[in-house]
Amino acid sequence: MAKVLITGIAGFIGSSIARGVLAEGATVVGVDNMSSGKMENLEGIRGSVDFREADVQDAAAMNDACVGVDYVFHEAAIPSVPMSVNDPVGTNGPNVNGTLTMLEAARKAGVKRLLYAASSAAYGDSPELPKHEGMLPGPISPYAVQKVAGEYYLQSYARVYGLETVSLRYFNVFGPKQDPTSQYSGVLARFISMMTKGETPTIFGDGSTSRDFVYIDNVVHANMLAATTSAPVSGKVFNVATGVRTTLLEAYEEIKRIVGYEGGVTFMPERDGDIRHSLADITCAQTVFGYGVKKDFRSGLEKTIEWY
Ligand code: UD2
Repeated sequence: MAKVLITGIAGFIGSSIARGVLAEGATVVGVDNMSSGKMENLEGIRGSVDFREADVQDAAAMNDACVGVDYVFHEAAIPSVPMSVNDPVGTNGPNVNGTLTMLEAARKAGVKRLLYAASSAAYGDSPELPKHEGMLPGPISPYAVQKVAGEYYLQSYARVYGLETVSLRYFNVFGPKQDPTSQYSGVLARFISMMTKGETPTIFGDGSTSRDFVYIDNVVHANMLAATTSAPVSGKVFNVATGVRTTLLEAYEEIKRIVGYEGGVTFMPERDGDIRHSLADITCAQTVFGYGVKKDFRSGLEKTIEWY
């Protein structure tokens, strides 16, 4: 896989991509400003990574990090809808300027391809299911706007400067190392960490809310395929998900069964801004670069629970 740069390498997704590409023999440079990243996520691979504590908005540091790099996996962001609502200006810097700074550094360094962690937030609350890439974006939160802005910058760099760029719209990613500690952490990380400790989880809504939960290995796989495919992917957007949705109540029941939790669950009103249902059409990624679901929801859940 040659030489890769991973931004946000100390995060849940960035560190997982690092493990994936190292296993393929890549040389890895990693940057993280440690705003939410954790060094413990790099346990076991720290010695194999040229790690730099730097912010993606730091052009000089990013230019330096891109030297000799073939592929950039740009995962660094403040990946939170509520944080963007509380601080739209503060999150715009890392999420939009950070992406633009990376694109510029990649272009100047002659990087072969830049892969970008886009978000299903781009689809907003459109009731149309499954969500497919041909739908017009309908971002609602500042976070969604920032992530869509990044996609458009990638398209622009592909068209105007000829830098190969690919946006991967992640749906609800879960797996080992996902931080369960914040009230805004992913619902599965919350449920697992609470139920393994015998604490009562909360379902916002009546439990029928559904998500396309995608296990981290599938996301790593999609990134590696999209980086190396010879298919015409540049400037394009692809859903990364499973094409299957699970309700919160189903997820709760499944976790309960696996961990042997004997308590109950608290129901609370839906959270402001919650989307009811999310489900991806993954045909594009399947047909264009051969993506497939390697681990389904249930086996991903078992792996995640083992880690807790
Ligand atoms: C996901 C992403 C977010 C953004 C968004 C796009 C995660 C962690 N967040 O937000 O970054 O891309 O999709 O639309 O992947 N819930 C409970 N109990 C809890 C926690 C959550 O019932 O303890 C509910 C929550 O109200 C929501 C659902 O579970 O209805 C999923 O919540 P989430 O925070 O895991 O993810 P989501 O889809 O809001």
